[in-house]
Amino acid sequence: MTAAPWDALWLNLSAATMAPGGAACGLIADAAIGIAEGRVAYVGPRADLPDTPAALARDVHDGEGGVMTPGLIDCHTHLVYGGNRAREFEMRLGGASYEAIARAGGGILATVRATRALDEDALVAATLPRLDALLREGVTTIEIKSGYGLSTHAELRQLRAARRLGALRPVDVRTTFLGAHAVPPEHDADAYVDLVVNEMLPLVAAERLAEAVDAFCETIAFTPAQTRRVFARAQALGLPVKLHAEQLSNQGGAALAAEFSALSADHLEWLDEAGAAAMARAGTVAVLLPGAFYALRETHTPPVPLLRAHGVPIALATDSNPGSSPVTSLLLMLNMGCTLFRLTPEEALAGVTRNAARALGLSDRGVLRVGMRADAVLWRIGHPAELAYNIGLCPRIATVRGDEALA
Ligand code: DI6
Ligand code: FE
Repeated sequence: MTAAPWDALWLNLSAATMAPGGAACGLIADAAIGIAEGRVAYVGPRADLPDTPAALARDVHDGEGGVMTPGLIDCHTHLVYGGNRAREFEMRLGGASYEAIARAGGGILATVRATRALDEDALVAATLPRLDALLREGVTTIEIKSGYGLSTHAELRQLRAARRLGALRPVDVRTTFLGAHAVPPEHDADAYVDLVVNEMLPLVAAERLAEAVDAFCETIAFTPAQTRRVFARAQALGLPVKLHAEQLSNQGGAALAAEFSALSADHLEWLDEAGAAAMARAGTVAVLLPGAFYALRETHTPPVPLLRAHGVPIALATDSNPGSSPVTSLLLMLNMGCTLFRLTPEEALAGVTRNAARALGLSDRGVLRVGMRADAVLWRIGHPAELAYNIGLCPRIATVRGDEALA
């Protein structure tokens, strides 16, 4: 008897492949999904399988009548940090604004103090509960930014802690260097950008500690001119860029990001039409962060109709951070993306699969298709829209990961 060609075969389920262009959510009823060497080897109707299950696969799994989606991708987080900002939450409830707290030395700088106080082991330990919460909801790829160190040593330590998380848990961690997140107290803004550009970025590139470079372009952070310097150096070092743009005001950040062919521009509450058109031309993904919008009690929504009209791909992420978005539920972001930003459930799900992969520059995941990484989640639901509809329910049955076999 010859060995079965596939490692695993899933039956008795529907597949929400998220492949664009066909049925909504790429849905295949009564599907079969075959996996070999960490890749999808078959996805299609069970009736079209070329042989009997036993002849095709070593292990045959029962999908319990559920729905299988691609593994979820959280494409924008600040997961690694020390401390928390519950006190600022109370202050904001009492009427203080996020900007006023930041200008008074709280905000991001409060978390910088708490993060600098932790060594790498302590940073990893502080982050694991947050990571585990995301994994329980089917996250298989996560982006993690630095930006709470703001010194060469502390920024690199944050990135190393993020890398270690990927070795400790079954998740692919993609790191982003966000040295230009805030101006630390020991420098003025231009001198700090000098440090980011001349010292931090070359080290991050040399030690391969990040897959991308981000910045915060805002009145309380960095100007477009300063952001441009960071981007120019990142590009010269071969690192793709992304940007916190148009979160609290319109700085023209999205157009600047597009000029550098950014992978994504994120937040975008104050995005205008010129910015949306520039993003469309550059293929820059719009990453919307409803957790930050909600937690800051913003009222100016990102212009979703404009993004649709220009054909800008939309992703959704937690923005998990201790200040503006203390969120560790990507499923909740699906609901908020629909309820607060008027996305459809299908758009929301594409935002944490296909388009989130694109926001990270990853073409090997985010869709269940032959040849893609076999990162998938089986859910106890009847239709994919239930993932966005439910609030606080986690119907995950199982997470399947290609990584073990790929490693
Ligand atoms: N925008 C955000 O929402 C986070 N960073 C950023 O540039 C907030 C970070 C924080 O408040 O700690
Ligand atoms: Fe952020």
